[in-house]
Amino acid sequence: MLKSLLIKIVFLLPFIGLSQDLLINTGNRNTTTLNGTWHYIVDPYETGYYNYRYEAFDQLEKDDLAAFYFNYHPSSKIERVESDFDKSPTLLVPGDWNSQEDKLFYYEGTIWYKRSFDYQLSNTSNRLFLYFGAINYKAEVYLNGKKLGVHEGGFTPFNFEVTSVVKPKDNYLVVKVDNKRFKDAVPTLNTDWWNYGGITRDVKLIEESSTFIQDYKIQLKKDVKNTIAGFIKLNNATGNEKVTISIPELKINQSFSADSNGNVQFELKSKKINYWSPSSPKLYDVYIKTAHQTLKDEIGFRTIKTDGPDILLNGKSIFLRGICIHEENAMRGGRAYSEADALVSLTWAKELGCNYVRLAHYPHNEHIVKLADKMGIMVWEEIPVYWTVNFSNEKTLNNAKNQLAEAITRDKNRASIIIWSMANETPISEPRNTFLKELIQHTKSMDATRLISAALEKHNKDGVNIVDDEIGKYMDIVAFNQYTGWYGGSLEDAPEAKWSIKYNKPVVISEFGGGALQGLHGTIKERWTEEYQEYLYQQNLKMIERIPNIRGTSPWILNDFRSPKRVLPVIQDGWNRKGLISNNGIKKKAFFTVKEFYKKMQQQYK
Ligand code: GCB
Repeated sequence: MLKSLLIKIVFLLPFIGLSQDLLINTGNRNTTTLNGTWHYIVDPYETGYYNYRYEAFDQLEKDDLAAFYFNYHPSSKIERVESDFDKSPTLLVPGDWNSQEDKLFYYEGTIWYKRSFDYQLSNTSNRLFLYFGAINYKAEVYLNGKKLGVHEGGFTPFNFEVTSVVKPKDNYLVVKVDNKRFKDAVPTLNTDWWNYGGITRDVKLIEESSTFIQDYKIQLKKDVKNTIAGFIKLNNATGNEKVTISIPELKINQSFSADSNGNVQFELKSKKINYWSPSSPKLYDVYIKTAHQTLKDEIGFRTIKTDGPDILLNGKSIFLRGICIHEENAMRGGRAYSEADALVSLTWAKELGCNYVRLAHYPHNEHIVKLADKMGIMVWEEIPVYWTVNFSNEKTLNNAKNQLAEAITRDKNRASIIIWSMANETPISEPRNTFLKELIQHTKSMDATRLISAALEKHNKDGVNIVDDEIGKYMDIVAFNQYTGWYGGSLEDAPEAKWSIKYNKPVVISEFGGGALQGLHGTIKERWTEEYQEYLYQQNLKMIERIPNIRGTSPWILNDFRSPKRVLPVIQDGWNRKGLISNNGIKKKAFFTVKEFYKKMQQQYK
């Protein structure tokens, strides 16, 4: 009995490990893409994962070749094998399955993906990593029949080392992707967006030498304009490696010696920095060098802080002229995943007059953040702690922390990101406050240089809008969503609305707006018309201008986006219609109302 338990524990050990330390800046490493066509098997009953006693195949002591991850083929004509990837259809990776196959449009459950590849390490002492930009929601990853691990969370990257598993020829990589929703997951069961499933972002192999640069932070020291500070982390360090940071344009070229864990902490002085800002999004070529590797990045340097009601970018007070964006290419349909997709959204944002975007409601792909750096657009990045996640469950908290950590790890060198947002419209309670405080602490421990916010709760008493959410104490920016004239409140009275905001901090309206079907016209008294939406924006903007300490807005939302909650025939048909732009790329009248307002704000904050 004891012996069999021990065998089980030893056997299960490799399965317990989550993804290994995340490699950053994968775009500039030695990579081989695994994007392309992958075979897939739809498996709503998880037949390839559980036997008929509902025991997971990968937890059994003895291999059962019925498990799909063995990619097993019959060795004779008489043998019974009830799956075959090679005869199964294909999906494109990256990409959600819902928008590639009609029959998968509403599908929530397991789909198995498989692709084969050959790989020859260029040097036998090198190491190989398998990197996923994101898989929604839960991924179980197997290479050549061996389980590499599990990852939970649909919007952040993870990787596994595969050096000891990979072969020069005929590797088969099988991924079980499950996008079922769960009460205790992050996000929870209920959201107002489409639950796109699949391998939704880039997949790549990364080859590294045995010791390599895994992670680094190279940013201005908090609030100090002439000091670049941070860390470099080597993987598998043997101690005392020489690491050089070079920024030729700033005439910086300095070497450090890593400690026995492969860590370098550094500070570099420079007086001549051209600071990153929307009007001048200067990025410097930065090189990190070791004996085996030169890793390049393009990094902008800027300070961001608050002072009473002001947000100060490089010391200058700014107004955040924003727009909310979901990670969707509305025109093509489905999840956005490429730089080309990002360019569509950010070009519209620029045309609207934005200097800022809120990437709602989860970390978007890395392409858009990098493009924001280049285009000079500040970013609010958030995790899907949305509405009613289970705040009392420790596993839920750890999951949220893990997603937050993966997002910060990936994006902490992007000048565009000025705000880490913890949550959206979460109902106030003690467990919720404790949960958010933990997330804030976690964020600060990883990156104290950016501002912290969340879309907070507010209420109305005797005609006064009150923002006194206790968690506001811990925020750098007080943000809330305000749907006057849509979910309640009168548009006529909106400009005269009264406000009581407990905190003397910058206020950002993280959402406001209302729906309109593009092309539907009528009077300002008819809901769903472009005229109603336009009037709603006119009145809301008059209101917003008068909110004390107002320093920014991000209307809801750039484009109409898919939501299974939006079922009104003819008008919605599965789309949330609050876009300023339709799902065919046509601007609604309200787009121009916001554009006018932003012109004015740009003048005011010149
Ligand atoms: C909100 C949510 C957002 C919804 C939006 C709406 O407050 O934060 O996710 O999509 O309202 O359209 O109702």
